[in-house]
Amino acid sequence: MSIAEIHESNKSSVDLIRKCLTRCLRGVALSQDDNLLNLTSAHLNIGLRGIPVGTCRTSFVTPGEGVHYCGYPISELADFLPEDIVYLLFNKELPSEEQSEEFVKELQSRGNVPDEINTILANLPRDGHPMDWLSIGIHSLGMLAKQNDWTEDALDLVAKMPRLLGLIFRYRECRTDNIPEDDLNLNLVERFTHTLDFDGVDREAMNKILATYLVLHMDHGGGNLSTFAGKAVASGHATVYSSMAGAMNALSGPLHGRANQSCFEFVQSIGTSDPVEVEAFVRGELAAKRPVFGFGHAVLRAEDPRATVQFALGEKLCPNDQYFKTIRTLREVAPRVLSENPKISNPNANVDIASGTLLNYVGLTKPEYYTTFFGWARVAGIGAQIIDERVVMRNGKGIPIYRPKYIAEAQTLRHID
Ligand code: NMX
Ligand code: MLT
Repeated sequence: MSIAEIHESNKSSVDLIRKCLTRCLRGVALSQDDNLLNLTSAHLNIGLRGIPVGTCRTSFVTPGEGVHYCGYPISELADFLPEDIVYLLFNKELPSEEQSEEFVKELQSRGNVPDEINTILANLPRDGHPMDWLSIGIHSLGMLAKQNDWTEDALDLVAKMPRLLGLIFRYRECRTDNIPEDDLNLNLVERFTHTLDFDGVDREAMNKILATYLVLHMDHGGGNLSTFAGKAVASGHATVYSSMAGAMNALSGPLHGRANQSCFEFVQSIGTSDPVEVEAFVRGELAAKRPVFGFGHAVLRAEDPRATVQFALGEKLCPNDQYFKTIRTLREVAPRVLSENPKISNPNANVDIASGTLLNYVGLTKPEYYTTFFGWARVAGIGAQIIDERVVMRNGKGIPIYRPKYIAEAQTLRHID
């Protein structure tokens, strides 16, 4: 079944869900009798597309305006301190100034990464993908530092991520001499760039781009693959760390988080910002049946506001950067070309179009690391959603172990003679 046919078969359910969402946004709760889905066999084997399976307290995604965190459109949150947005996702309210300062301190107090991590990272294969390092790093932190409490572990992990990620860069790149001690007086982003300690970069610009990147990527509803996978693992009462390592494995796939690596490699390979040449390149990719990276989305039907925010940042920071000029042209050209194919539900730019260009500009030049920043950010949203599903929902009882139904295919009953 094609994606267009799936959307067609989902239409009545989509309308039902949209009506419920509109009511929820007005503060009207769902009732037990709300009909959400007219289920037919057309809904089988479609990756659960559009099938409602639960509720999400941290964020929702609308086709026109993209992700909202606890009701706030993402475009209104982009300039906040990442710690404030972690606070929002965990507490469902933005912090006051005082609460913000306290929360920054709380995360600093939870940030210590045990020394044993260094030995583990020192022995990983250097050519392994950074996402595999991240997953192993998180799993290892769990073995060394878990408290076996959903909230404590989720907050601890948020606090330990900058140092863990900084160390992953240092060990994987064999830059192991003179690694600075973690400075727990700094904020989350500063602790990462302090551990990284790159020469010849504008640290302030790097911190700003990373802070915005983190805020934009922290959460994206309940059903994106890594969040869903993390919550599924947690539903069997694996620890937050094991669940998050599972989520990172899901994020590492090229159709999900790792698309941001492919997207910047794609932009680099274009090699021009001339509209005629860029159009020819895009048409060539489509003719070769390759994706035009940075465009399209499963849910959005307009340009992703996370892309809009990053384009605006790029116009201020690096309007004449060669890759920025390429993506500026792509943003003009690609939607027009992609619109020629009616199968493509959303020809507009997605979150990945600009992030690599900005990271590269501030000195984070290796695309293979880009998905680790996505993972770093998502630890907040996934952690908050795990807590909600484990200890808040169903009046604190939590959601039972995930167990969807599969129907037998090509298996007639038979017996050993
Ligand atoms: N380039 C080429 N083909 C595309 C594109 C694109 N940018 N977007 C959609 N299509 C194709 C898609 O592969 C599918 O083909 P088929 O029927 O042969 O399987 C058809 O158009 C319909 O797909 P949609 O329903 O529009 O999108 P779907 O939900 O299946 O996929 C993406 C969403 C994001 C996987 C898809 O748009 C894509 O592959 N984009 C390019 C890669 C990319 O930028 N990935 C980053 C995603 C980041 N994000 O999700 O925010
Ligand atoms: C995400 O941010 O997780 C991506 O946009 C993918 C999705 O929402 O399915």
